[in-house]
Amino acid sequence: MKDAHDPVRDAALWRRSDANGEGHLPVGTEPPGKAVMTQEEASSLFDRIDADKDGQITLGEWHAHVQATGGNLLDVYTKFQRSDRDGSRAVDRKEFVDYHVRY
Ligand SMILES: [Ca+2]
Repeated sequence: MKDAHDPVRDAALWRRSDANGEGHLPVGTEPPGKAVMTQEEASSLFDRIDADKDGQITLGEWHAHVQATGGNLLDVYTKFQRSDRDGSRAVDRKEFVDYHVRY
């Protein structure tokens, strides 16, 4: 029986089921490595991803957000690591905004 967790299939499933009107665009449509948002947009996105409102985004929170918005789950860990500049395993608002505005 081959029924292992498949991130690609999961992402496709999430994309299809993302008709519940969360009100924001799916991640993954933006060109990689390009600045795609303003500071205000990045800060607002930070608030949406920071589910427990402790001012830091964990890999789990980021992953949950990408899943919910039908984004590319294969990119999550890479983006998280790039954003987490001090290697604290959590991304604070400044790190998050810097990452999304500068790259
Ligand atoms: Ca958090």
